[in-house]
Amino acid sequence: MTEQLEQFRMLIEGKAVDAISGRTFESENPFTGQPWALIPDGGPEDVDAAVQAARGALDGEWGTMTGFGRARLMRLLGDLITVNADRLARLEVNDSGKLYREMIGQLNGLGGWYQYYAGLADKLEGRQIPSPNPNYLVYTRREPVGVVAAITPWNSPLLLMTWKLAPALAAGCTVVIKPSEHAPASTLGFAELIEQAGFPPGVVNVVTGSSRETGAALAGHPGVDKVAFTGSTATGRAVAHAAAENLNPVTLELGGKSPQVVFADADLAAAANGVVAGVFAATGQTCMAGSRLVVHADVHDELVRLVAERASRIKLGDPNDPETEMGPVANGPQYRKVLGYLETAKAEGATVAYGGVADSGLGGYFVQPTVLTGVGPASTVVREEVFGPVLSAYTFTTEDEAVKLANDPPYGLAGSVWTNDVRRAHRVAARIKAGTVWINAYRVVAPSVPFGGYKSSGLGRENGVDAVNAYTENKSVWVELSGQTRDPFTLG
Ligand code: TXE
Repeated sequence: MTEQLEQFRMLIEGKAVDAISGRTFESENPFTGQPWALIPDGGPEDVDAAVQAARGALDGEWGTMTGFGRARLMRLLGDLITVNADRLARLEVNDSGKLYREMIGQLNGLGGWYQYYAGLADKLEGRQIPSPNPNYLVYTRREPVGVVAAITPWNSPLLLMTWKLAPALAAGCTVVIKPSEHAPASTLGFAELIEQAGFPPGVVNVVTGSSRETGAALAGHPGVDKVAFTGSTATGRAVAHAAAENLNPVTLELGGKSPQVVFADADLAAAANGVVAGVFAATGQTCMAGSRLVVHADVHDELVRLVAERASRIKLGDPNDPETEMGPVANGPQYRKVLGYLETAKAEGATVAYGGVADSGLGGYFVQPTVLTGVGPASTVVREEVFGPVLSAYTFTTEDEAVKLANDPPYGLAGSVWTNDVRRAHRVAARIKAGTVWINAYRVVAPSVPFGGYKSSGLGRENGVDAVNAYTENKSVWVELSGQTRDPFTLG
């Protein structure tokens, strides 16, 4: 069996390497339920080697390269991603069961992130600051924070990695990436492009491992200067604790329970489409999934009918088939978790408007797109992130109540407002406690637009101009201009 599996290697100091232990683990294709790839099973010793390589690269050619030089390499990398989009998309489909038609779109756009941040790499300007003492010239320098640990989850591994890697490279940092044990192959495939683009050895390193200890070893490594993480809120907390031991800054992009707030005056057909896109696209496995439908009581029945009707027509199947609209859940543990939430919802009195069960006829880890009603703010399925194709619908009658319900769970990653009243749209968008609010739209992201969470959904923002600053230190330089000796016992 092992001979038939596609074999991958890690990237450490510019070399394709096996784990120091020689161990490997298998990655499973969630559509076939069969192992398809053999992945190096790296551990803390491999993390050590990668962090050392990243430190060495900072002290070498990369450390003295200008932003113009970094931008040139990043543009090459962006172009290489586009040329290799098909292969990378297939690796993601095999590993996570995501639709080829979604992943090829994502991969075709991914180079855009490197182009965008390449455009910032040569514009990291400091400031000249007026000093109260005329004897001093003061200026600031934006310097790379150093070695960055980038820890990523199994849904959209390359996109979420890129949200860290592109600004980190623009800032002049070096990076050690640790992809999820559930979907490691695409990141290892991507690593092959790093060398082709011509990055000096050690600037980008990738370590894989089957154990969560590998990520933990990286998050808490004393040789790391910053940790960027996307994943669950519980693991995000552990990562923040580990980083705090080293007094390292963190960027955390965590879970969500995002509301789609639909007013009675909304275009219901458009809202239904947005709700379907928000929670059933990517089988609901996105941090920004619009998993709560908070809908005005007057249009609840009609909107639920429209969404359930569309859900009933969603074509489940082979993620490689261009006709397929929803693939399997990405891995066994997640499949069991989603089914567990469905059981809990039913036990707590939810009504199933559509779906509510596994779709075992297809093999693999399929769950039917599910619309639940009869739930409320206290329901488990309303408060906790399911990370699957499960929508929970419940009602409001006033704008204040809509806002209160929207903001009730501990998360605050994203949300939407559906209304044709322009004043209400902006009023409610301002009151939703979330890092992103879409008005009459859902699930749109871009390199130039900040993304991140309020409350338990995270810390800091990815994407946008400011994200690059999160990978820099801001240094102040004072230059004495008079040449005179000052009184050593006064300040300034
Ligand atoms: O995620 P984790 P898992 C949710 C989803 C899912 C649950 C668990 O509900 O059921 O999280 O999935 C690495 N220190 N989301 O276990 O634990 C791990 O190896 C440092 C939502 O896959 O968050 C992987 O590379 N790293 C989420 C990464 O952290 C550690 C997306 C993410 O793993 C670590 C994915 C540790 N102590 C899952 N332990 C979203 N909202 O975007 C593990 N890791």
